[in-house]
Amino acid sequence: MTADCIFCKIAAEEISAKIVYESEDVLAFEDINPEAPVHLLIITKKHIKNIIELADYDSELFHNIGLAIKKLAADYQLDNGFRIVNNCGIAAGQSVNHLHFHLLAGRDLIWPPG
Ligand code: DGP
Repeated sequence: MTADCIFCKIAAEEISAKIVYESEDVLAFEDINPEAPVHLLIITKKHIKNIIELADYDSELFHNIGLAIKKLAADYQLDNGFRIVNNCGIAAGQSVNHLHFHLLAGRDLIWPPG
């Protein structure tokens, strides 16, 4: 856990969030500022700053993120489609420096995103 990291605090249950998925190493919860009818955040429980900081030994963790997304898509019946977004770094607008993926669904999602 990294001090002052809001997502580490959510993973440690020090800050509450609407948890929608949990496994040994992955957590998902509702975004506090939803940009779509369904807006979930899938995070690693351990602190990783961003996708650049993934290590070779994180391959199973990355696989487990995929399994979480698959399970959430089924749970939320997102048969019509959904979008996964990872903002990495300042230019992409990453505001929380803890690896996370946005899952957006429930409305038409324009392409390319802004
Ligand atoms: P990004 O800009 O890609 O780093 O996305 C960070 C997201 O995290 C943003 O959509 C808002 C969300 N967020 C920030 N703080 C909290 C919080 O305390 N709780 C929850 N549930 N979401 C948060």
